[in-house]
Amino acid sequence: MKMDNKVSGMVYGLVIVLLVVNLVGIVSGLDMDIEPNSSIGQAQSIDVGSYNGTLKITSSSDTTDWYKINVNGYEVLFVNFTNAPIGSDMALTTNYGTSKISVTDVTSANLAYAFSSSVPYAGIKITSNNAGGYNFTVEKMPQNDGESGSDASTAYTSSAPLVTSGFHSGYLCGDDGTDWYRINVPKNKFIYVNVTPNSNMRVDVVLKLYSSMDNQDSDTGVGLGDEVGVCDFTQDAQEYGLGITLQEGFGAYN
Ligand SMILES: [Ca+2]
Ligand SMILES: [Ca+2]
Ligand SMILES: [Ca+2]
Repeated sequence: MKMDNKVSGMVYGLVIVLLVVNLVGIVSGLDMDIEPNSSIGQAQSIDVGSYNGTLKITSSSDTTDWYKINVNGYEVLFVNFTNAPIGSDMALTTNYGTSKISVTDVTSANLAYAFSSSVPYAGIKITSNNAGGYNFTVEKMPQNDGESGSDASTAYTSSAPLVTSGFHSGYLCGDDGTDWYRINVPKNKFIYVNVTPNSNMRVDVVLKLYSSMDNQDSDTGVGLGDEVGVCDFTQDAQEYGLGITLQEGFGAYN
């Protein structure tokens, strides 16, 4: 960390604020459990909404139900199973059925995942050896990292969102492991970045100088309430890159 006391008080700050995710309640479930649906190839296409299904009702072989939903690159998919037969396993998968996030032996689960742009649609899987009904709600949230209208870049390139002094928010989840921003800092200014992740996540933060791509300051394992920041002082106008990498959990950071 480089600081210069001669110009203290000339602070060029970037702070990012909490993104409020409003998971809108959806009315009454739709039954899209159309058998056979025991593989992703047989999955019914669904969209956001609320759904009902059953396991081991149509036949003793009905131990698994699959659904699929289109996802745009790094759009965050939320699937909330509010009830299910005892001992159910749930998963969100790629279009090839590869599990990305899963839970086992539960009767409810709240799953979230952001799939990379190489995944055209996601799979939703529920399986149990016990009979019974289940309900789940599906929501999708496009990202708006740094008010860019989409996900911030996974690498420090010229396409990373340019942000100015002030409050900004971003989101990290699943395949979306890193967000990069660009910040232009005028000469003789401090750049100070305070990053606060959501309560269930930890992130690593790095500040790079574009001209050299050298790390100027960094912090790892940043959690809620850590009150950490990265800063630097620039004698010339400089472009900086700010990289925020998910270490664990998922959610909004500010
Ligand atoms: Ca079924
Ligand atoms: Ca089935
Ligand atoms: Ca992001």
